[in-house]
Amino acid sequence: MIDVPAPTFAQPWEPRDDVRITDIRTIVTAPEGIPLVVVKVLTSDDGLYGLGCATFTQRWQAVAAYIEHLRPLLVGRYPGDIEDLTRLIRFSSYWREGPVGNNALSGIDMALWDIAGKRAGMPVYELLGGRVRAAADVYLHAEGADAEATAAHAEELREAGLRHIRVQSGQQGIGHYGAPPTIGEYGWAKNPRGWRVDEYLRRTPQLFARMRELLGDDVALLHDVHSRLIPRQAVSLLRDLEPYRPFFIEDVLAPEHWDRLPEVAAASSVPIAVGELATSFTEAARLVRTHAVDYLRCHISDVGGLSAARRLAVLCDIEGVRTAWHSPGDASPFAVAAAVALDVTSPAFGIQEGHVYNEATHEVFPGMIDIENGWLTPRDEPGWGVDVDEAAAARYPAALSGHDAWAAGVRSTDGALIAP
Ligand code: GCO
Ligand code: MG
Repeated sequence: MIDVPAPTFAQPWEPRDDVRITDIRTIVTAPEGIPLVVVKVLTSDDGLYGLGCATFTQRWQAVAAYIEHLRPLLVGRYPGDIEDLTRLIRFSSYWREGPVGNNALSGIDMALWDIAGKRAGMPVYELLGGRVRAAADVYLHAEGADAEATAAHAEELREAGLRHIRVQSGQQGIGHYGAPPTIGEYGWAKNPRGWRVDEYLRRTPQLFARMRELLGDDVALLHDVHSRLIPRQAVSLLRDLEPYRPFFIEDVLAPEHWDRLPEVAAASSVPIAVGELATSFTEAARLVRTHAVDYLRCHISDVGGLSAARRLAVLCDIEGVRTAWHSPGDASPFAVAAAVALDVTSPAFGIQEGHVYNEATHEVFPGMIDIENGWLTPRDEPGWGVDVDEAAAARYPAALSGHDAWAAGVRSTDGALIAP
């Protein structure tokens, strides 16, 4: 009988030194009510650990369970060979990609970059090659039941220093994504609090016209369709918005229809931004390679973490696409730190989504980066420069899960469930 050696995860080379991964912990906390998943990779070096974001808020328990599978793969290994370890994680599952696996991978990947930075005594942005810009220009969201209310909110944001503002406003029934309803319900409908595409297509250009009247030309306007249109409707909306020169229009199509993005993009001069729903690196890369997007806005942890996103940033640079990494309230401060590290190091940077976190989040994550005058600036401490206070995190336990109910909360006037 041939003596077949047992499979081994061991690398056939000697690590540079004797630092080893000793444990991996998953910390789930919901200081804003939104479950955030943080991975902590501990090492044999006294006090040396790394932190990363693995937030898939709607399925956080699945990510935590996935990370348990990875512990035996990683404990005992040298933390410095990040590329080899992340390939080991991917290939060892055979079936790979997807939001659960990629978030688990991302938490570890980002934590390993944090460790690498701490060992080198450098911020992660410097490990990536150093800055090409001082800081990341940020957009925040203005919303209101109608255009006047949205404009009032936008004005507040402008006074706070923002130069880029995403505008959303409501309509009858349930309103539109990110904005409350206005003028009442549809009395005749099977679902009086439903969503109507014709009203949305009519009101959105009116919203932009009013924004330009009230805010002038000196503010960049963005908008999120949130996947509710089919290609022909998307073309019609984009053409109607052309006169108002949007900075970009986001998620014009659902991922099921992404193959049709190139034709939608080609039909108007309005830049389109897609990618937060990409759950694989390959799919995100395809958006760039097929010229389906002008701005790539992946949820970094959903495509596999910093290592994956930095490749995408390079690809964007090559293809003339800009980045706009997804970073709403269901991204932890480590995701923000990773996005900003890419923003300041990548020539392909376009804009950065921002979120103003509450006090409790600041209590849980000492050192987290805040928006100042519309800018996000990376910290100069080694690694991310951001920590987690585990005792504080435990004071905000996660529930199962308000965010799922939100994601399945939109129906049309006949009662059919549609994309959130
Ligand atoms: C955005 C997004 C988010 C998502 C949310 C899903 O552009 O910020 O569309 O708000 O809706 O992250 O959980
Ligand atoms: Mg969005």
